[in-house]
Amino acid sequence: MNASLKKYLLVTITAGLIFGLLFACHTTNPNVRTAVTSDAASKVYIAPGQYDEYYAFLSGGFSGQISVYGIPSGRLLKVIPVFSQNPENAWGYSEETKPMLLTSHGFVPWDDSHHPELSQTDGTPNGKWIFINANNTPRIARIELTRFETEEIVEIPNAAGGHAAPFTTPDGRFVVSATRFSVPIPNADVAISDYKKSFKGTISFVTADVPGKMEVAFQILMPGYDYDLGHAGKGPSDGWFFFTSYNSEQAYTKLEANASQNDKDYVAAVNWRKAESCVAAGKAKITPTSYKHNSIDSASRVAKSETITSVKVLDPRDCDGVVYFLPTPKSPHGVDVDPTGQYIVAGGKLATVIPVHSFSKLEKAIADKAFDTTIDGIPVLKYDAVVAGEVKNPGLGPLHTEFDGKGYAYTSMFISSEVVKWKLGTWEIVDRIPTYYSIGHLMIPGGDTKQPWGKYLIAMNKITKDRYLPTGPELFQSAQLIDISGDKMKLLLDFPTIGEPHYAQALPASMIKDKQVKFYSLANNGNPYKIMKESEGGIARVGKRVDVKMLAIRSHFAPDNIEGVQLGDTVYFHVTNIEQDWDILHGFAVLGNNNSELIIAPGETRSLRWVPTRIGIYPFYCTDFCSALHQEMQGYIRVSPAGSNVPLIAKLSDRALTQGGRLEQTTRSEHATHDHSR
Ligand code: RUQ
Ligand code: CUA
Repeated sequence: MNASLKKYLLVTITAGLIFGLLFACHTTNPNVRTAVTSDAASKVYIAPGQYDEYYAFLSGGFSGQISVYGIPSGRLLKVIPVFSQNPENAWGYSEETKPMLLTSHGFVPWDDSHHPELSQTDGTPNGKWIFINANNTPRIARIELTRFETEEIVEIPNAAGGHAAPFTTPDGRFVVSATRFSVPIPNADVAISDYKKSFKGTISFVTADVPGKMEVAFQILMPGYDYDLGHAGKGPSDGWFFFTSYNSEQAYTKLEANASQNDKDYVAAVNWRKAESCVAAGKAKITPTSYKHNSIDSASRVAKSETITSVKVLDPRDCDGVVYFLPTPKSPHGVDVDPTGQYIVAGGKLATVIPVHSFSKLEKAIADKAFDTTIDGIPVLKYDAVVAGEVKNPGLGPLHTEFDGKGYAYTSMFISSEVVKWKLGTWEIVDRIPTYYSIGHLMIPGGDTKQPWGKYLIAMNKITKDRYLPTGPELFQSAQLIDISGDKMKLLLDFPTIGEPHYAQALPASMIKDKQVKFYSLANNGNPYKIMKESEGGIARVGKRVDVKMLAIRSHFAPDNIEGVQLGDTVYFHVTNIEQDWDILHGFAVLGNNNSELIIAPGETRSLRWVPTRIGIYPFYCTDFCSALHQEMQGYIRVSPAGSNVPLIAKLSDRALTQGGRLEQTTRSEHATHDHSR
């Protein structure tokens, strides 16, 4: 630890202790420096009925989802299910959404989501979509921002750990995914000790600008390192992509020591326009593989899953100048490009400086052939030939950097638990602020784009100890809102997050607020089991499969009395919410259903699979308090022994009939073969 850092830590700790002693009688933790200015409350207070200025999208980490917060209030607005089943709205449980979670490994009900990325046009967010990666079973999801719903998920083949994803090119044509873990490509049964010989990395470019058509356009084969994060160039560096890697030692055991040997690892600079032209010139190998592409059809709102069976793989040896390595100290994690596109900032977890590479120097070094060596066809540039400068004594454990668009950069320091503000070009530190505690990512709305909205910064911290009332061994992770509008950073607010947030992105609410879908048009609902009126409801049997078509409207289901189901049957309830009104949901659950409830948006049809295990009478009911008579919104289904002669009927109960319903007994058999179960 250097002297000034020691001094800084000492001052911080002493200040904290003094403050703590002064306020030791408070119920808040006495050792924590509150450090908020007196006007902080008014800066984050959004009066009831008022709206927040920004929508922030925080990754859920091991929750697999995205959570949406209003900024500056820190109010949770919504959780968008992405890679994990979500019983709250039947994501991954309803028949219509189950195909979204199919992978080449089968149905995967969970993942670890790290990096939300807003879609861009010309290097700035366009408010259409947000992408996020699955870290464990590599995938990229596209979430539609007119209804905050995951609409498309594509798997990444020839990869294991999709961490460096899904960062976008400024034109929005591609999002990328680089593999965290190198593995044999194609994967194969080899000895782990064959690492150096057999293990490879890949960087995938995924087409991102055509809804419903995401696929891996091409992959670049890379040496067997761990690829960690990435960001696209912009402005002068548009056409390039930068990825950090660690483990250039190619260790395969005890990486904490064995992958921390080398003084420098590499940032890979990828000329993706060149890669595209090499691929177009037929220089990539078309290799067989198998990966899933899942999407929700906008007309039927039913997900479908397809298998893609080949991928183009480009070896840098076959495409001169497509990748260069920039030596970078030491086990770098984040890599971030400033708004001008000139500077490439790497966060070396174990480095004592924050190294900044220069794009113009990179171009010159390539022209001058200032190479140290070549690895697998990839020239390694000389550090001194590419480095623009180093931020000295930044603190400990630099991870990620965002920009305010006013010439400053903000770097998160995991070990010394702080945000450090420094000036681009002079590399001098101008301010620092402690975080509580162990900050990982940080985010400024638009902070990785050409035009940041440099007003707020959100710190996302890994450890929350003593910030909130204790709740057992596990606490919420904590985000902190920091005002960066002035010279000095000011802490405004703590707010808890869901799962472990890694990266986040945000945009002004005005960009998407007025585009929100309020309900689905019943007329356009293309679900094959849709019904529009009570008389279209009914029941049908084919073998041991029974389909019930049902509608939901305040405050009844039609039909609500069902008989003739037998033990051994599998029943599908297809419920259409025929309301055409904003925010009027109905739910559906039946005794013993071993998946989740359905939540059905207005105009939508959702289907629940149910396999009764014993004879008897089973109630079903609406799970969403939809009206004064919500509690009356219920019905019964009768289950008889196998082979019984109880006729198959579905009707409205007498009570409902006296209230004006008029569903006749129906025993239909059409629509009984469309099976979208797995
Ligand atoms: S990571 S805390 Cu998954 Cu982006 Cu750096
Ligand atoms: Cu419908 Cu409660």
